[in-house]
Amino acid sequence: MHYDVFNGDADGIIALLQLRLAKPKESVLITGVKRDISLLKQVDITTATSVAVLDISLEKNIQPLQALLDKQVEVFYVDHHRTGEIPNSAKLTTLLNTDANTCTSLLINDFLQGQYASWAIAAAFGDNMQASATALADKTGLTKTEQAQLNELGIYINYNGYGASVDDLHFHPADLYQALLKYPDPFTLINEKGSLFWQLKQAYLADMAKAQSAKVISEQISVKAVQLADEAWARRVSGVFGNDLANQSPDRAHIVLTLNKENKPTEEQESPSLSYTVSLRAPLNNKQGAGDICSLFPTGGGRAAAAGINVLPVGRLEEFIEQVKNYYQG
Ligand SMILES: [Mn+2]
Repeated sequence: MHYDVFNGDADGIIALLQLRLAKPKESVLITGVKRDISLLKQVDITTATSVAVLDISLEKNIQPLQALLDKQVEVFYVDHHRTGEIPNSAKLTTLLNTDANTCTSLLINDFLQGQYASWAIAAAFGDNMQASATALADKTGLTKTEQAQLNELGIYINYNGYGASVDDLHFHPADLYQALLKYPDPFTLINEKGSLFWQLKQAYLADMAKAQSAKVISEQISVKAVQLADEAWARRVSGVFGNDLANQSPDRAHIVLTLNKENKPTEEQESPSLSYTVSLRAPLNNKQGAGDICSLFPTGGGRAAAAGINVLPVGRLEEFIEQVKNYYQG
């Protein structure tokens, strides 16, 4: 049995989309919310014969990867997050590149020699890689209007991946992937009245309108931190809202905080374990360090340009903001 394991954001969904449009294959789909990157362990090792893994850190999935390779399962691993040590195995084929200006869908686009470049461009926009997306779009001859449309599409699909659990999401990422598979050309989707594109757009605009009321926790030259309410809409919009802030002030790092629901104090018990979900964006003009800073805290990690911490104790927020400030003010 073949398994397709992919991150639930635009980059993960569209990486698989390109791959399966080019090389159709029956598969078991394993995905989740964007933050859920411990996905490889969900593969049933007793039935797996081959696995494609897209857009999740190899470092964070090394144990199940090693177990699959030990069982002689063929693994195709494509990603741009931290790799850690890469296992040496004849069963493992990799396309790994941690350059801050590439993403999994762009790696797949190269692999497929540009067969579904319009989709790859949407994914790159969705991962907030404006420069790379625009460069590829110019190369393929898309008009500025078409580029703006793919930018929107990427943002909306990316936005759908954010949430504490799949219950927060408008569409389960596996369902969204399957629906998008009917559109080899993303412009067919964009030009179709009432399509997923328009449904996601409407939902996105409603959530973003609410996010404008975010509480500013800290505002300095090198960093700005804002807190969103603890509601499903806020958990959905946190990442794309962070990208939006980054695009407005490209020299500054941005932190978006949401209070974790499960640790909310109750009337009987004032919880000592109150914590935040943290989304950190490096300054667009200095795309480095975010993953390293978040990795200093338990449950933190990510890429140089964009990273996060799943559980940051409220008492360590000041320390975290200091770390971010010190890193970027130099
Ligand atoms: Mn990605």
